[in-house]
Amino acid sequence: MRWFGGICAVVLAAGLIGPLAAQPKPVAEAPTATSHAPGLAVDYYFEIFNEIEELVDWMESAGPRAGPAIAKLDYKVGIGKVLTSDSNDFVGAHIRGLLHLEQAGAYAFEVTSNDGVRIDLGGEPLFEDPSVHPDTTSDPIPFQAASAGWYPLEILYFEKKNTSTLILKWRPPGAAGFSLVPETAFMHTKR
Ligand SMILES: [Ca+2]
Repeated sequence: MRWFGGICAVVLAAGLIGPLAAQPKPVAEAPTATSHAPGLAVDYYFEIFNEIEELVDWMESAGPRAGPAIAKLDYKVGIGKVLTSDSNDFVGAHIRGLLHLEQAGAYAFEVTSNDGVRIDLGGEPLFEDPSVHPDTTSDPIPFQAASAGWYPLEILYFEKKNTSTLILKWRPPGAAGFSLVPETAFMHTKR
């Protein structure tokens, strides 16, 4: 069984980093004005977190508090309210919605965070920087869109204390540089 377990681990590792990795997918039906609203939905959890996994564990038992929708991810607030919450510190956020990729091709993303963040796009892991840290900007994160469409976007984020930042930029296929992902690219299911 030891041998079998080892083989499984190798296959799993190859699947995460190699061509066997699952393909991120857009939703089958485009959002409409009756079913969806602009921006991203967010649920807040008010607790002290040091790691994204602590937020994940907390979410299993604690009730969420729905917050006002997030229009775009352009938060560099210093010592101020975290995202659309009413708190400066000790905030966890579960952010969900759809991200519109207008064309197939090679995108890249750039995330600036303070504190921890984990992002899934199209149902697959995109990026994480899961611990407490000062403002940190990621290296370019490649994302190959097999088709145009609205891709499920899920973000776990927390701010422990003092300053907070969460910024999402992209470089669409053919673009020269990174720019803020605009409000028009986000929708979420009405709640
Ligand atoms: Ca902080």
